[in-house]
Amino acid sequence: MIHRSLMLAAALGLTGIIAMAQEKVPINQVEEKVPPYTLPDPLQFSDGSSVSSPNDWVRRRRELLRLFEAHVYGTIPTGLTRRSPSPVSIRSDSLNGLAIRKILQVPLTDEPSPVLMELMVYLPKNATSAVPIFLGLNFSGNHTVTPETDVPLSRGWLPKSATGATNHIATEASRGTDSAAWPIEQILARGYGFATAHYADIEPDFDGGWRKGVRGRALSGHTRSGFAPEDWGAISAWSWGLSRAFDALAEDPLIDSKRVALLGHSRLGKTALWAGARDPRFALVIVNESGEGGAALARREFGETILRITTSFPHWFCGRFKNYSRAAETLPTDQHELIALIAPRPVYIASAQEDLWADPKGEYLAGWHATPVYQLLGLQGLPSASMPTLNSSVGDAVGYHIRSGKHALTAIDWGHYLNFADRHLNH
Ligand code: GTR
Repeated sequence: MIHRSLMLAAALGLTGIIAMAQEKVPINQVEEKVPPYTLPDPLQFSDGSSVSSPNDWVRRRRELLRLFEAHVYGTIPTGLTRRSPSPVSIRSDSLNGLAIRKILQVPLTDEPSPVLMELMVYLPKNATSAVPIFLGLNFSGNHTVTPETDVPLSRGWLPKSATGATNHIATEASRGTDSAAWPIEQILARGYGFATAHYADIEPDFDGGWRKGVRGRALSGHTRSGFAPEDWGAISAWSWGLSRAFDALAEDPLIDSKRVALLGHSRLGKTALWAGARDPRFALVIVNESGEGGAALARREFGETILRITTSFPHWFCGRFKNYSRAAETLPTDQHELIALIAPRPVYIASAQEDLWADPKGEYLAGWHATPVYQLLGLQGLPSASMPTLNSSVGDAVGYHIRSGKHALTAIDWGHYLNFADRHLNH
């Protein structure tokens, strides 16, 4: 038996084995087949007592944060470095004179050659006071986000599937390939700055990538051989990097650090949500099609599941999260409580109609079930338990839309985000 499985393993190789394991993970995409489920109540302490005042919420918030650390994303070590960024380049005539563009290096570890995150910042040139800013991690490098050809190619690891990548390294052919997702000129024209960094600068996105990223190297002089069940996963590492990006932005007098809006798409939407939950300095959080482990309810069996996500991406979460692969109902949290951790700050959740994998209804319902927490704090969240019509934006401190089309971050989504930010950042 052992012999046979060894032979099979040799024949399939690692990728084959993962693909086989994934095939066995059942996925439901039929609404009528969603089994009933019961969500934990964000307004009830673990001991069963109720959360009935804004003061109670402060304590409950701490309790929930701790539960998300211990069971889902892992605990970020304390005492990590916070070194100041150094400028790589500053241009005051960027985008045909529309913008000031700064590229900064942010050291993430305390070593002679530290892990470096390259932060690219665009600021509207005509601003007369400190500007609010959108911050979002990108998937394939800063040079893929901008049309400008003098931005250095990212040195970060890239997945094989990335446009213009050879051996996981960016090439000239990848310049501007992701610019449709980041309408920088439109953002600047509305009076906002825009800042971005390549997520793989913080940690390359594969199982074992931690060795080259902050999780492996942050604790200087310490050689990591593995992780305890509560240790931080990659999503925690990326979210910690977002907080370091915030530190860097806060040092710039041209930026209003009280109005930093955090935005993320897909796995980086999961990351933005966790970063926004942990770090209250982010004034507003936007999650675009973040799905399982992001805005979508884990207990709702539709689209990607805990079993599937921890099989495909074992490095994203803390080790303990796998224990819930076949027992989501025993998880002490669910994702509506992660959204509630943003309160009273505004949060916007978005889905796409064809993105069934991310469970649009589960994303909407998470916002709806976070609404009682906003109400306790005197705010309005989403207006009803039913999803809105396509392409219309609803809600107040919790905003939502479902766009027609596929899984992507588009100019239509940005239109809603800019309006939401205008409303809530008094811009
Ligand atoms: C998928 C994954 C999703 C989502 C997406 C992405 O493969 O199953 O959870 O995060 O990747 O980040 O593009």
